[in-house]
Amino acid sequence: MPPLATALQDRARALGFTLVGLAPAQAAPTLSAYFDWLAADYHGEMGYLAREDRLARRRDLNKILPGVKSLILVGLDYASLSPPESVLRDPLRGRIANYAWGLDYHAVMTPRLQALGEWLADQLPQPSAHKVFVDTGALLERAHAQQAGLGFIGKNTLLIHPKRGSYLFLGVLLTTYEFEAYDEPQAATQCGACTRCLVACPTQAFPRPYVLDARRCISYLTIELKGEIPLEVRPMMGNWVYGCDICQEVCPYVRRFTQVSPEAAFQPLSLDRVAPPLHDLLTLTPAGFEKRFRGSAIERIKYERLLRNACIAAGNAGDSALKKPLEAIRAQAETLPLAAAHAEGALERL
Ligand code: B12
Ligand code: SF4
Ligand code: SF4
Repeated sequence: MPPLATALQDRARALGFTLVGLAPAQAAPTLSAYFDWLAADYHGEMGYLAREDRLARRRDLNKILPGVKSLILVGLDYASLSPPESVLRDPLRGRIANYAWGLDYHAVMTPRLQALGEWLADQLPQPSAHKVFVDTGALLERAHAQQAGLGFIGKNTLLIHPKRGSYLFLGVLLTTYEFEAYDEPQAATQCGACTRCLVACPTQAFPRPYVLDARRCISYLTIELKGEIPLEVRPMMGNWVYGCDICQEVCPYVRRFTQVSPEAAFQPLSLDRVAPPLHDLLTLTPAGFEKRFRGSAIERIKYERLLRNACIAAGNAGDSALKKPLEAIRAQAETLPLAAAHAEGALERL
């Protein structure tokens, strides 16, 4: 690697990123798979993924940053020390996906990526332009990360580092600077004959390997879907109230190689950020929600959607101790119509 690329990688590590790689700014090689995915409607209500202006950006990265020559992909581990299985599997607790146990990763990573971009611009003899995205760009982050050598794409569609697993966030820095050399892409996939994630998914969200029907994914249902969660999937959602980790938990690369993130911001403040008692969630007030989840990704789904999710988990718990708080939510049909409808569904199941 030429000295600037090496210095950039050192700088990225100094900023706390665990992985960094360089790729030429070309459209993702799996772009046609993305269009097939949209054509099958697998994106559900995430209409922004199919917007024409966004598709144009995925086809031609110059539409995001005119004159773009390089992509710098970064990864940051987020796995935290996990509480005992008995706690996670307790049906009277709601489960939160590991990525949301600490502070919101967008807020943690974006300023650092911006700092990396500014550092790079300062090193260059010519003026350059750059843009940074963490999650929010019209880019196939995983495909570009694979091109930049950060990992391979698993059958669960996640970007997996062969020696770290997949509990890592991705970010991308686009720059008009052209490097003399780029990282080698990883092999497209290294799953071999394994199918553990496909089999373990409780909602059967994978119509085939490497393809996720988001409409069935618990992560989509609990986080992205704004309205009612279809009745038929509710019993399959177990006690997940925000996101889902099952197709990662079962992955041999995750089981063998996951390391606890050195990032203090991603460690949970308390057990309540990992697996809060359902009773607590069902009796939360809007002010209590703000207080408990301020600064976390969970804040983004707002109070009523978390209540909705907790009602489903309560219906699945099958414990009459949750009847009273569910009845109280059902009684608020005027102010919390979505949550009240899900409380009704849960009470019918109880
Ligand atoms: C929309 C979205 C979702 C949707 C849809 C997920 C999906 N699989 O598409 C929902 C809400 C369900 C979701 C869930 C999660 N998400 Co999300 N999500 C995104 C987002 C914004 C866009 C992803 C996208 O474009 N999907 C469309 C599909 C078609 O594209 P793709 O994922 O790149 O899939 C490619 C492969 O399937 C490949 N392919 C197709 N056929 C074949 C065949 C072979 C042989 C091969 C090798 C490849 C291949 O081509 C596709 C196109 O590139 C990205 C951020 C971003 N801008 O990229 C984060 C992102 C993917 N999410 C992330 C995370 C952490 C999650 C969750 C783990 C959160 C959780 N715990 O609940 C789950 C994981 C669920 C899962 N199994 O994917 C991380 C993933 C990090 C990683 N290590 O991969 C990202 C990158 C955000 C970030 N910046 O860190 N997410
Ligand atoms: S995150 Fe959960 S529901 Fe979504 S595909 Fe993975 S196992 Fe299935
Ligand atoms: S569980 Fe197996 S098939 Fe699924 S992503 Fe991991 S290695 Fe690949």
